[in-house]
Amino acid sequence: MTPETHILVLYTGGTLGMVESEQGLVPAGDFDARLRAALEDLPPSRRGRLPAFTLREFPQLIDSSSATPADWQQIAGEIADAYDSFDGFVVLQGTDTLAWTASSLAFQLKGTARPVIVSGAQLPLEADGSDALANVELALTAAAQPTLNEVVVAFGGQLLRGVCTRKWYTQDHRGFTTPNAPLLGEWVDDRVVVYPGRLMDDQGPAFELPDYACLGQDAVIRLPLYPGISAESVRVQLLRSEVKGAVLELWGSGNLPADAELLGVLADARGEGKLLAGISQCPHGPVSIGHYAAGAGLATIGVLSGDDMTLEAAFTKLLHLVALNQDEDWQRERFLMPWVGERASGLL
Ligand code: ASN
Repeated sequence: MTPETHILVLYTGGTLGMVESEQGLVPAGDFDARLRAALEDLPPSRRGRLPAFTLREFPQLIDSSSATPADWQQIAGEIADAYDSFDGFVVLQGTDTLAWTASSLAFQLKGTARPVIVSGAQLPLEADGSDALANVELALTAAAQPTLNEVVVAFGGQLLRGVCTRKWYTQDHRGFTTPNAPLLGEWVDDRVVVYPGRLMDDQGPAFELPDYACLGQDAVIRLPLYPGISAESVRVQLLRSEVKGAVLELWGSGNLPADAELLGVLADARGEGKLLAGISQCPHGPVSIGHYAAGAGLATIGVLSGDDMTLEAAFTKLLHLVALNQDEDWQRERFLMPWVGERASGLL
């Protein structure tokens, strides 16, 4: 960090800025003043190590349970527009869909040469025992680290590769984990420690910012298997014309029930050019489609392996590829290519 380091903070809502109402916690504004007042409570030595920042509050503050791909696009667009004027970026949002935002930003801002740090909190800034101030301190400190050239989640004292994160706890202050990827850094003795060997190398050309709004709702859907699932229920969801892709949440190493009708529905979807990607319902480890006879049909009809990608990464990558509006071969090739560390295999 240099004395000139200047961070842009985008505040979009979420528990960290919420206040009590008669209906429960609701998003609240005036966050710049509230945050600067809270930062006064930090010991002067720690406050003095924080970079300068400008905070922009989104006009519509939301509980992140209402976030849509259009919101992810808006955040990426704001960062792209302000990219040359700041040294790093912090996105403050609710935790419920924070891993989805971080994953989407990783694809949209691929190739960023500046840190993009996503954070939030389990408790509001002004609540007793809140984690909000510590998370913001961590996020601001991380955003000023010039070696963190990627999208990172800063939460509960940990720096996590954004595209590998999942929300893991509803209340615990650790909040997030990366089931298949190591920590990028952590808060130790009042300082950020970054593990340089784990950071992304050059991610290639920067910033593909397609229009997610033009896709409409349900362009990509999730299809989790459950015991007794019927081909008909999959058909109803998958063969709708607005659906362009789906994440199949398979059993174990990439298996599905021995049901020819179910496989037939998936084959029909493939015949219509829909992108299908398979991931495991197990949080740890990759799928290896075709390892068991129970999953061999998936390979035959061209279901793409999501390896050990999280649901959030597989979903947001499919959505991103669909929005880029290229031909199917290109989309399939790009899905299988690691872009931003989303295929974490071998990193642990
Ligand atoms: N419902 C909140 C949100 O996602 C949860 C939180 O931020 N802890 O906005």
